Amino acid sequence: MKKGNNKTVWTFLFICVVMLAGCSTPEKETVALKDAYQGKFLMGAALNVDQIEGRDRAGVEIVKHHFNSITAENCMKSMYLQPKEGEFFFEEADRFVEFGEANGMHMVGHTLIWHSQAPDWFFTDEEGNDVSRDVLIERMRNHITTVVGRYKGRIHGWDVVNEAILEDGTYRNSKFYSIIGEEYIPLAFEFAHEADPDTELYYNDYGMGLEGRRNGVVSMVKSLQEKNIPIHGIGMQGHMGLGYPDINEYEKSIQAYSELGLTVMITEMDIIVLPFPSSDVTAEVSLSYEYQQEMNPYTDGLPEPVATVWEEQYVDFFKLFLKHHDKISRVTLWGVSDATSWRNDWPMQGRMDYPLLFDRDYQPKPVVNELIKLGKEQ
Ligand code: 9MR
Repeated sequence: MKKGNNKTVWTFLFICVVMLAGCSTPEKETVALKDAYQGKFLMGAALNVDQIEGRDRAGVEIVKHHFNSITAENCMKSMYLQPKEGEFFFEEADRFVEFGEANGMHMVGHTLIWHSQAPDWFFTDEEGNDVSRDVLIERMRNHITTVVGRYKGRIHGWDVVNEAILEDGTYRNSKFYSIIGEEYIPLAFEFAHEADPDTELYYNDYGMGLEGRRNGVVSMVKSLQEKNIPIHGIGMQGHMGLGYPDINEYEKSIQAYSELGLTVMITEMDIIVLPFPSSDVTAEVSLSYEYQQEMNPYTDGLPEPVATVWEEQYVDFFKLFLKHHDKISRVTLWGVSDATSWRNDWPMQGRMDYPLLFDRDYQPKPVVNELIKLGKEQ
């Protein structure tokens, strides 16, 4: 064969290889989620301690590339920050804030007053009896003042009170409620405002699309507003499963919370594919069921039809968020990769679920490109 022909053959082969490579590799996302939603809302992720400490390098890279807001998944909860009265542990929380600052991110402190993951000492005296109302108020004041004060001017918003209203709209009978009464909520907001008058203050809860809880939250917020207590936003946790929550009810809640004059945030989004072990679908963290093999059906991967339904639900909810982007300031995913999602262990330990946008190998699922396209189109 002549030299010239050789060159033509090689060029032809090269073009074929390039074309084949183009066909066989799935389209890889080039744009970041945060850029696709620029001007609409912030894109957030909850960071676990391995990410905060830099051990989960793949997770950290995803966060830096795709997200512009971060929430501390666990390290700012009272049992970690103040395990013993007066003994504060700020190491991980400090790293979280340093990470956010180093990467120019919006930061959310989660959470100041929550019945769960609060240390026992908070509510009891030396004999183990409930403390008085005054003592508990003082402990709340001290905790909030110390924590919010430490990060004054650095944390953009705090989940001040978490999960205080039940599905029927009544107050959860937590220790805060039983010892102090409803007033613990306005007090918490006041203490936080005093400690950092410029930070935003949020109420955050799950099942926020349910009518009863919606009405309860609306009337609780109105009572704060009537007393001129500062509150800036409502966090609608987005712990979802296939087919729930009802998207129309969820939309009604976005509208109702926004009508209070507050910003709405989707704060803890993930969509599970695994069956819920009881008909009572909730996000109550104290729930725990014994492991059953039949409740863990996707250990060899997610069947295509299930993945498709799952993806459609993410897309549908993001369409809803875009429709209401004038009301929504942030959408936060509750984690980065399926490998480390809390959903693998709740409400049943040791299962394999698929709730997040990045798979167990930290690769973007096809939905990431779908969401990027959607954000860019609008
Ligand atoms: O994701 C968190 C998980 O790692 C913890 O074990 C769990 C303990 O209560 O809390 C999870 O986060 C919760 C969040 O702080 C508040 N809303 C419900 C979330 C899921 O339980």
